[in-house]
Amino acid sequence: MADHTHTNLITLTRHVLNDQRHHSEATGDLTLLLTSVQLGCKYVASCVRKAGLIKLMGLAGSTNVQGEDVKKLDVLSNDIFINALKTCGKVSVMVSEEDEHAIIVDKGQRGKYCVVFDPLDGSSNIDAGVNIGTIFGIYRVREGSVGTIEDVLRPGTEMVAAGYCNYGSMCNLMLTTGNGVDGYTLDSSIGEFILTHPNIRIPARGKIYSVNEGNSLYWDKACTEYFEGLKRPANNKPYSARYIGSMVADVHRTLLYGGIFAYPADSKSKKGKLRILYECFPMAMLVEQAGGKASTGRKRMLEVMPEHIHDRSPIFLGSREDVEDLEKVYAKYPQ
Ligand code: P6P
Repeated sequence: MADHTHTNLITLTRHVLNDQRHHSEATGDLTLLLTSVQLGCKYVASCVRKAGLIKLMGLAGSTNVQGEDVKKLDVLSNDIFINALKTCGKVSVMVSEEDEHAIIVDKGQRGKYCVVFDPLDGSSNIDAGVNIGTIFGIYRVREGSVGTIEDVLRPGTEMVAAGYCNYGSMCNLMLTTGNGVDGYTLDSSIGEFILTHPNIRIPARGKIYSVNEGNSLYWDKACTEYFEGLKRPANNKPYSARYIGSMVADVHRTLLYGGIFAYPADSKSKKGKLRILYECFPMAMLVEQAGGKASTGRKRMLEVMPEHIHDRSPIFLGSREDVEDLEKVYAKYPQ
């Protein structure tokens, strides 16, 4: 039988619709919401490719040669996602890394979901052509709620979906709706995310650690002891170091190759740097759904309860055995 896979394309929409068939209560609302997320990612992907050519480089607030405040890619991306999510009629509350306050959608356009997102994570890397990404997490509005900030100040265990889009040599979108993780690659010639990495499973243990060692002066004893143990192990087989400085790229490699990614709290960043709602929770959900672990060092990342929408947390995520080793070291140093 000839292989017709190239004419039997499994798009993200088709795959999610197919998955929803296993849920009798599914209405297709999540599929429609994810269509808006895909639109945002496709638009950002196209802008990233030509950012250098159409003066989209740099960050918001800088000015061009004429002294004009030109809208930069991080602000442009935010506007695209907010408008796409607002108009799809499936969202009631949004939280963006770019907006100080939560966005409550107008009454006539509300739906049963809340979306927390970082539209362009790692945007300081744009000018160097280093990978950047979009990260998103989705809650269902609580029973009886009309959509308020309390609908997003909840543990990550209550997220119903999460994903990221990695704008790199390929444009990859990784997604979980609670039944494992699937990866898609953008075919820009037809404008579709095609299923290329079905049912991703992270290796139980890896050989790579990913952390900014420039902060090691500020690390606590547990963090120092753990990473020293990877660099000078008793078996004389040290881990490799890989750190891109763009969370989406570092987590993407960790998800596919295994190992551990970390942004610890330290004496300089007492609560860590990465944001709970739209960086830590979505990545933690994806890694757990792929068979890995995500921890603050002392507790399961997804069980953290955010108090404010931009709260930060330390995070260690990746291969289950690597994160378990990390937690054993932290257990030796009571808080
Ligand atoms: P540092 C990018 O600015 C970011 O928010 C994440 O994407 C990345 O993991 C982290 O910060 C890098 O921070 O302090 O190592 O440059």
